[in-house]
Amino acid sequence: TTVEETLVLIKPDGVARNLTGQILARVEAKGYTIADLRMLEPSREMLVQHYAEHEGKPFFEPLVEFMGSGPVVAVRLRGNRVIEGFRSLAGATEPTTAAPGTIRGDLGRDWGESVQKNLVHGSDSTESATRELGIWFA
Ligand code: YYY
Ligand code: MG
Repeated sequence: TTVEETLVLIKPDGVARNLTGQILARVEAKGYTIADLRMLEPSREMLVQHYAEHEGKPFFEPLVEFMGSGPVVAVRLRGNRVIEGFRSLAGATEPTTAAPGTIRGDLGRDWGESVQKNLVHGSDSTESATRELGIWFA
């Protein structure tokens, strides 16, 4: 086994829609360990750091604004190959096309706007996980 840690965020839409429990239940059912958890309203500075790879893209500013629009739940999630595993549980970026059975596919809504309200974030590599956990669990 390869035990890893990843950063999971339940985004403001997930918290506002009272989906925190359902999302965490899926993660726990898979057997992953919630190693740490906090709810916070992230600062713009944190969000700019978190989404640094997307700086300059057209969706960057709206994304940062949305992510700062309400409370977010940040989770340090631990488990065997959890980085890839949580991405798989989350599903594709766009809720409209995310597969049934995934968090985004089952719970995501087509809001007729951008894809930013897709409920969750999950780190995409060991490097990202280390970097992002340092931002959210400093
Ligand atoms: O890793 P993941 O969240 O699935 O997607 P990314 O390509 O890293 O984009 C980060 C975040 O940005 C995505 O969850 C929604 C938002 N976004 C957007 O609003 N518009 C896009 N065209 C692409 C991504
Ligand atoms: Mg990403």
